[in-house]
Amino acid sequence: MVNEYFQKKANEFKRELNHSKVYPANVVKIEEDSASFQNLKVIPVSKFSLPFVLKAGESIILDFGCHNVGYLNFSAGHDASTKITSSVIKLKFHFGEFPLEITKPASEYNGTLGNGWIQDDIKSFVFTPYTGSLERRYAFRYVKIERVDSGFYPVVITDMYSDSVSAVNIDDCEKISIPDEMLRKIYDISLMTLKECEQDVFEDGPKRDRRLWLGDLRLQALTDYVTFKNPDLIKRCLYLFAAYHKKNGFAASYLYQNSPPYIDDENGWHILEYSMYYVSCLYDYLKANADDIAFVEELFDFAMAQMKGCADRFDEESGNFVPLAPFIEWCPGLDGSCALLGIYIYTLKQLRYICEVLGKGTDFADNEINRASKALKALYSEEKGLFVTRNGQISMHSQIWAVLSGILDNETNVKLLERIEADNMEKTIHTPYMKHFHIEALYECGLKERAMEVIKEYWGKIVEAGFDCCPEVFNVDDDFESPYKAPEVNSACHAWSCTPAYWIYRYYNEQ
Ligand code: RAM
Repeated sequence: MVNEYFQKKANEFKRELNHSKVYPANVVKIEEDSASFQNLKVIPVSKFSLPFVLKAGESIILDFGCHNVGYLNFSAGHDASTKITSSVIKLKFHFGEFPLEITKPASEYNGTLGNGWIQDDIKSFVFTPYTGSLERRYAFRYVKIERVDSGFYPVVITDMYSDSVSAVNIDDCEKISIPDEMLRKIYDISLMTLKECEQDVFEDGPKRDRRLWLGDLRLQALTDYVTFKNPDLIKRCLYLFAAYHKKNGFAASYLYQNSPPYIDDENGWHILEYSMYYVSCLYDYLKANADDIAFVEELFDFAMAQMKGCADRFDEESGNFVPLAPFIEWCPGLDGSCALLGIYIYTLKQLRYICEVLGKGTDFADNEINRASKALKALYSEEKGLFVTRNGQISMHSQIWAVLSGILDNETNVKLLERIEADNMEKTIHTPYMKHFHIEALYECGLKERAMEVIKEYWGKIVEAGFDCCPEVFNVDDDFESPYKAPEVNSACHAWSCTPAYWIYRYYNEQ
């Protein structure tokens, strides 16, 4: 379904991207090393310099020094006067955000996502000198270049750089003082992550899926309000979701900004809580831009439709939203029913706030808060002192979202948060995305110091693993964890993992 008014508004907020020319920093080699992340270590061989020569069969690995989202440009010539490259030159490029992407041959990929996500490319040219670029935009720090033709004479690469793009500049972000060294590093990689994902829309990951996902957008926007302050992009994205929604009135969970009809209405994966998060997006916008009520008013009906759609499907008896199942996060075998109830109440309370500010009635929100609170309370086991799903599962997710629903007193909340750290729960957190909600729960209960410690314990390990952005999934006990059964296709720069910048900002600015 297309709403032309919102489509037009979304286009009004489209902006040109910033471009910067980034040259490789070093020539490197990658070696096995059991002490390194994924058992791979990057070793500098020499400083990068131009020109460099590639003979048939030769290859080189370049390290750009930090993560880039951009288009590779290069120029090539032939060697000296006589050795004109007499047959077609073919260069194969293999881009990687992290070393495993470079070392794992594309032919061995066996993941659950299409192999087109593997970042390889080939360029052939007939005559030299040649100047050109690769059409596809890549997300990378490393690139391996192999000369795959069998021509007799060397080819000389005379120029090579990335035309890197983003909607924002790191330097435009307000500098904040972060005395703790590890928090400083975590803040920097979080900021870098957000920068790389701010493109024509907020992408979930510039390598993959390169899509606007509602759940990711919510966390990106939250972080953007205290860092880059790019409300135009947030508005563009919120208009886009209202412009291209599902026939049943729900916001799509993701959209493709350049592929009409923009959403997969029939076959697309609908994550119910992502529709609820549309309300969170408006709520956060209002909190950050109290003087722009008009924008929130414009999108209020669409936000309301999300919650009404949920209410229609909410069965008080079973506590489920028939027939929709939640996502919650990438945790195998997770029963997300309890967490989803928590999210429903959390977003209903945000809706209630918006209604109050806009002078709208709160009956709908109040009524639903009551219904959902009853259903959630029914999952609390007095005997265990924990939330247990109907199928008997105890997860960190259920406890965290029960805390965030705000239906309990602070003392019980604190106990639940202590238990998730003390007990060995059946289901634990697998992504920085879910970690965000753990931190939020700690923060809400006044446990700010513990929140910072958790950030250091988790994202600190990400820093130590050598990431220069925050990855989509990170399991401190398993370097090879992948929701797609192929760690090389994991995204190493993923928007939903960037929220430490938000928490660290708050920590140092709200004392
Ligand atoms: C993955 C992506 C995306 C996320 C969805 C649910 O495909 O990581 O960011 O929102 O899952």
